[in-house]
Amino acid sequence: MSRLVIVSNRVADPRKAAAGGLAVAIKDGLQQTGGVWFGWSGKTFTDAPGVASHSGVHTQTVGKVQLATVDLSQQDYETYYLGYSNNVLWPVFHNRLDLAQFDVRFATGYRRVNQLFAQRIFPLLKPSDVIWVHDYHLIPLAAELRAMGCTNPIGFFLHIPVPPPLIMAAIPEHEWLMRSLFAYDLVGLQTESDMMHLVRYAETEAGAQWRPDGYLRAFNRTLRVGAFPIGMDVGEFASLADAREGLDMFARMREEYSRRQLLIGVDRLDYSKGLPQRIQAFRYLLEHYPENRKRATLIQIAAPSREDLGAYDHLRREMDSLCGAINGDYGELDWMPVRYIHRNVARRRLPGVYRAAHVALVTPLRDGMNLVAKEFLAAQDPADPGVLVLSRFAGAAEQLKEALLVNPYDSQGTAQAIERALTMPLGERIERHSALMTTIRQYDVHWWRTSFLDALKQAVAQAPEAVADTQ
Ligand code: ADQ
Repeated sequence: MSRLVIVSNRVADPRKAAAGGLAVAIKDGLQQTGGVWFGWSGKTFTDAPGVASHSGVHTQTVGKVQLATVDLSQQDYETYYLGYSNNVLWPVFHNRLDLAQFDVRFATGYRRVNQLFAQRIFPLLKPSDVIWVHDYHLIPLAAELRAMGCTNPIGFFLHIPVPPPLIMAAIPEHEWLMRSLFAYDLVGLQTESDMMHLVRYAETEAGAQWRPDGYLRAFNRTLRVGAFPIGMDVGEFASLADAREGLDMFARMREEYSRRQLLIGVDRLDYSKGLPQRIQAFRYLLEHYPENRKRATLIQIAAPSREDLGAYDHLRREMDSLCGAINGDYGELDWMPVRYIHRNVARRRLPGVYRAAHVALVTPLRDGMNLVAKEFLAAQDPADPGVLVLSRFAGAAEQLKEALLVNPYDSQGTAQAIERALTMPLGERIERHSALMTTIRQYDVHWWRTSFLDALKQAVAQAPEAVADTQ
C-alpha cells in the first residue's frame, strides 16, 4: 500500500482530540498506511527578508505518522499567510472582492513559501508515495514539486468555495494560479456548483476542454476534477455526545434553559459566516413574532480567528454593537435574547450544547461546506430532534435538502424560517432529521477520504500522460 503524504498549511498533532473532523480523517488515513504530515509549525522568526527558505524541517514521530514542520519568517507570515492566503484568496473565493487587498509582495511571498514547502518535502518523498495537498494556501505546490522532477501522484482538495469565473479573474495572478492547478492529477472540490465554476473558468479563460467523464484538458495537461463533499465522523461525534462531559453539558444547558427555546450558532468569527445578518434576522423575529420574546434565546459562540487582520477586528466591533443593541432593546431582568460568547468552546462540550438546542442557525453568506451543520444533526436525539436552519450559500445545502434553507441576506425570510423551525411539529422534525442523518452517515468523512484517494489513483492510471506532460 502506498504511503500517504499530507501537506496542509498547519499540522495537527494526531494525539490531541480537539483537532476536529478534518484532523480525524487525515489521522485515520495516515495511520492506516503510515505517512507524513507536512506543514507550517505555527512559529515565526524575525530575520532578514527571504531567510525563511533556510528554515529546517522539525520532525516528530507519532505511531506510524511522521509530523514534519517548518517555521516561517515574519515576512513570510505577513505576505504568504496574512497577505495572499487570507487577504486575497479567502475574500475573493468567498465573493468578497471588496475586502481583497491585491499587493504584489503578497503574491511573491505566497510563491516563496510554496517553493520552500516543495524544497523541504521533496527530499522526504519515496517513489511510491501518494501526495495529498490541502487548501487555498498551497495551490501552486504541485507545480513547484513537478518543477523539481516529482512524478508522484498529487491530489489537491480545496476546502473553500470556487467563485464564479469573472470574480476569479479579478485576481491579478489568476492565470498563474489556474495553470498551477493543472500540475495536480486530481482537484477535489466541495460541491457540484464549485466544480461547474472551475470548469467554466477553465473553458473561458484557458480554452480548456471539458470531458463529461470528469477530465479537463488545458495547458497540455489532463486534470481530473470532482466534487467530494467533506463529511464528518458520525461515530466519533456520537461517542463524544455519550461521554460524561457531553452528557453533563447537555443536562446543564437543559436545566438552565428549561423555560426557554434555545437557538444555537457556532462559528469562527469570520465575515463569511453571516453573523451580523443572523443577529438582524433574530431581531426581526423578536420584532414581528413577539410571542418569542422572553422565550427564545440565541447562544452565539464565535471563536476568535485571524485576529491580526483588520476586517476581523471590524467584524468583532460590529458584533459587540449588534448584540449589545438587541439585548438593550429587548432584554428583560430575567431574560436576554442573545448570549454572545467570543471564545472557543472545547470540542468535547459541543455535542451537549448542540443537543440542548431546538434550532441551529447555520447561515453563512458563503461557505465551502460547513461542518457545524452536520455536527448539529449528529448530536440530536432522533426521538426529539432540533431543526437546522441552513443558508443556501453553504456547500452543505447541496446535500442537506431537508433542512430549512434560507437566504441569509433576507432577514425577513430568515426570521420566517426560524419561526417555522421553532414551531415545527414533532413528526416533521423526526422525518427531516432522519432523512438528513441518512445523508451524513452515507457521505461521512471516511467516504470522503477513500473516494478522493480512489479517484486520485484512478486519475493517474487513466491519464498517464498527465505526469509526463510536465517534465
Ligand atoms: P471552517 O471555516 O473553519 O472550515 P466549519 O466547517 O464550519 O468551518 O468548522 C470546522 C470545525 O470547527 C467544526 O468541526 C466546528 O465544530 C469547529 N468550530 C467552529 N466554530 C467553533 C467554535 N466557536 N468553537 C469550537 N469549535 C468550533 C473550512 C471551510 C468550511 C469547510 C471546512 C472543512 O471554510 O466550509 O466545511 O473547512 O472542509
